[in-house]
Amino acid sequence: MSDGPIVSGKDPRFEVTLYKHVGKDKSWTLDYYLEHGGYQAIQKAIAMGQDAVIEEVKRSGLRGRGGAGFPTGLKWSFMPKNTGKQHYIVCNADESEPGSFKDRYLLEDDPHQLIEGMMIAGLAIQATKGYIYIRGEYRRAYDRVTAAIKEARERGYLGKNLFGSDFEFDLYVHRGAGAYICGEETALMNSLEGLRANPRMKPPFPAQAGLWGKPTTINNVESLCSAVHIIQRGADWFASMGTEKSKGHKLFQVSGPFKRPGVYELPLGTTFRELLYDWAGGPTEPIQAIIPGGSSCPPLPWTDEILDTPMDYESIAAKGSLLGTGGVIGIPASMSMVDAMWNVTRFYGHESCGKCTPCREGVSGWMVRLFEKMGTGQGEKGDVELLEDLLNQIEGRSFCALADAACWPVRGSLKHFRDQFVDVVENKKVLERVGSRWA
Ligand code: L3W
Repeated sequence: MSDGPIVSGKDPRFEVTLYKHVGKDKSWTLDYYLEHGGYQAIQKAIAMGQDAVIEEVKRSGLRGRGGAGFPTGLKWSFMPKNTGKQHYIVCNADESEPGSFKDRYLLEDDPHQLIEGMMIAGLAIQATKGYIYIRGEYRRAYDRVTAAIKEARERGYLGKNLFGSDFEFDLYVHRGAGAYICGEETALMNSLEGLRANPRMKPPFPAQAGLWGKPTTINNVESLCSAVHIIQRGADWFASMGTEKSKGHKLFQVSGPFKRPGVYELPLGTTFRELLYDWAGGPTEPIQAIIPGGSSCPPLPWTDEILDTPMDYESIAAKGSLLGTGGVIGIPASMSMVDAMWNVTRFYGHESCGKCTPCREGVSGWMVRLFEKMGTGQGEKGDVELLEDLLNQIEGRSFCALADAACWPVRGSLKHFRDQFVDVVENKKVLERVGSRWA
């Protein structure tokens, strides 16, 4: 069994699917998976054929669960057909966004679900080889996934002529070395190739020129696991959950001062209030803000209006933030928002690859130094305006999304909590430095 805070939500409207086996003894073994209906979806997919699988995933409305929400079936359909080249399916298991920890338990406790999802994706995009890129710190996940692949290979669930068909598929695991940028899909491919993990220019998108220049599709762990159930139970079943444009269910994560922080599988469109009160048990101290989807997403104030907002891509965007990975972080009222953003900024500053100037000089340089100045009681009049000016100069001008991800939470905090920034600067407050508390 995994340690750590895990709770699978039990919403009366649907049955827990992705996390059904999380926390169960020996759930990571092939025997357990087979006893619970494993490797039936891939057999169904083989019988359906490539085009029907893509069509089913398109119809389901599944959107990428790694943060961007790009339609998965559409992404698969971008892959060229019958090129005669090696095609690759890559699983992005570099889960590094602060506030995100849902993929970890899928990897640790249900690795065969992911393997089956990758086989289905492989079939859909004509990939006979797949790579799982696992965050370096996820040691248990690496061990369990590696053991599951070995078991599957030894018992004929990976390799040639699978299930008596001409379908061929095999998998390889690669461990990251603890760099957030490796979760950016093109940096991940460079890292897989043994190069420094700098992002590549897009276009070309990976479907055109990906790993070693070959057609490649990169999907998040949860997206690939969702595909298993979409094929098994049908697109209509998946699309019956969620909202019109955000279909299906999703793994939401709760961290911060709540009674039961953890992972909850719930339909998209569930409100923040249901997640944070009904499932996570409510706050243990007054909260001033929530970050809805991982640290890149702008914080929203803790108001009735926000608490009653459905957690789907459109409703959260309408409130000025993002669903992201569904990693909800509560920021207590006892903590300065400037301190919280100083911590977030230090993180992005540290994780920048340094390739492009706006990120290297803007985020890792100016933004980090300005927070350091403000947070140590050395702020001066005009610093808040300077911070705003910096955000304007950086956002939208960097090579990849990392610099944007650094700007959005700070911009959101300035929108809703500007008075706290002004107070820290004008009263030369010395902040607690939350990062050191959590280090
Ligand atoms: C072909 C086109 N493919 C887009 C593909 C693209 C990618 C996917 C999404 O960043 C965000 C980031 C984080 N032809 C295409 C196309 N694609 N147009 O669609 O692309 P994109 O650029 O919208 O996003 P991205 O580069 O994948 C992800 C945010 O998510 N985030 C989450 C971070 C999460 C983690 C984690 O721990 N899992 O790090 C939270 O907000 O900031 O904006 O595959 O190739 N015309």
